[in-house]
Amino acid sequence: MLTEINLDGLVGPTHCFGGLGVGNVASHANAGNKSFPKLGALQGLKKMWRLVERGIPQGVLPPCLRPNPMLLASHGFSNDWNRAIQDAAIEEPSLLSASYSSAFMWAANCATFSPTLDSLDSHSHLTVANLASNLHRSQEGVDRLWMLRQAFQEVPSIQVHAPLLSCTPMRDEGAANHVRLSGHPQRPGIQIFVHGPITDQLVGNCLFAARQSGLASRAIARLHRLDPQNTFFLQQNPVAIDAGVFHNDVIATGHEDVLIYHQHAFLESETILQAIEDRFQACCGGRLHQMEISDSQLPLKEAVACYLFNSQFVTLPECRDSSKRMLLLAPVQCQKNDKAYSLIQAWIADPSNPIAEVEFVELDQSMANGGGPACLRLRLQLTESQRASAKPSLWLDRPLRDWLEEWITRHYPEELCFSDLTNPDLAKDAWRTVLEFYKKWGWHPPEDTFD
Ligand code: SUG
Repeated sequence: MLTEINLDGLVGPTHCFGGLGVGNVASHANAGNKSFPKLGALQGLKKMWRLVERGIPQGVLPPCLRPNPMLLASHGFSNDWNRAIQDAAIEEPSLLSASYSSAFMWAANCATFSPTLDSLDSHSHLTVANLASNLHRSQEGVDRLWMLRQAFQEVPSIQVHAPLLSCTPMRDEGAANHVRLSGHPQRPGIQIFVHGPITDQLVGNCLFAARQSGLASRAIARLHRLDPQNTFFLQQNPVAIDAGVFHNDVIATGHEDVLIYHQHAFLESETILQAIEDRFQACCGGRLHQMEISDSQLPLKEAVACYLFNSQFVTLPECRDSSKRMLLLAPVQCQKNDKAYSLIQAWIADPSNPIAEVEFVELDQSMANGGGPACLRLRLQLTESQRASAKPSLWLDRPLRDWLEEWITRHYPEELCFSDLTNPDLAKDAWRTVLEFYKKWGWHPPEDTFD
């Protein structure tokens, strides 16, 4: 019997707007703006706690240690941090900004997960993403590998795989391009991998390259020993990528027996979507609720602006056996967009689909960098014993929540702008702050961190 849990990435003390996200219109639009790290971290924590209050198990992934001095030193800047940041601010500002990046907060990008029931070897598999498409994100795999291995070191049935080779043909952005559908907690699910067009080159007039390659998606499906009958691959539509859909979870979402996608999400997908529906019926039991949203219901541009498809779907434990059982955590931007708001209200009113209610969440610090509610979390479907043997301090309970709130309030900067990044005190304080977290909750940084 599997239960779905969410692991959220906590916003780090150096959260800033570097304009670094490839193909990410919000990140580009907010480049250089003043950021509010304390507010951002408290907003993320509030979302996590809300789910705990609704009875949904919630885990917290600690922030990574930033700034990352290795990023500057290994690219020719001084080993002396003070010097390195001064020089990099003039010569390579984007490298300096990358070294401070808090982009690890978007846990949907940290890995792809498959539960025991879906794998032919009856193991759970977790492949850490290489995030090779973005300089600032490609440093995350190393950190997340040691964290996830620590989190599950006492759980032999979960295999944590190292990232795929970090190169363009193998670029992988984790669960943001992956959907698992299921009809019953004791039956296998259907897994859908969404990747860029076959060619790795930009085609025609395309502005942005896809961040997920088919080669990487297929490698993960093999590593996870997925049953080929229950595994499907869809291609992202380059039109959507150019409109700012840098991850599939900006334009499509799935949870249990619901699959919602925009008309322009995929390329030549009709046959595959039909096959998914048929297979769902045969393997998962029950009917798949597929909902295609047309461009007139919600134009692509508005979908990217309000992040409706990045709403976080969860199943309310007390309604598990009811036909209306899902809660939608939608960004407040959807409340302000008439079309998105009407769609949500129509889903809730429709007795034939499981969406029961909506809560709107304020995440403006994450949204301004292109990350909605669903970007901040990685979903894992775990057995009871897997959950019980994971690292205890992974789970958000009242003591951890209270401690985090106090620690964030005490240490995180109120605001940051690019010129602050050259202040050596910021770097020292950020490290001290994150190390305090690790020490208190028993996370051991990798051995070479202090070299
Ligand atoms: O990779 N933004 C992230 C947003 C990731 C959202 N995740 C999902 N869709 N699952 C990205 O583009 C911006 C950082 C900056 O500009 O400073 C950034 O990395």
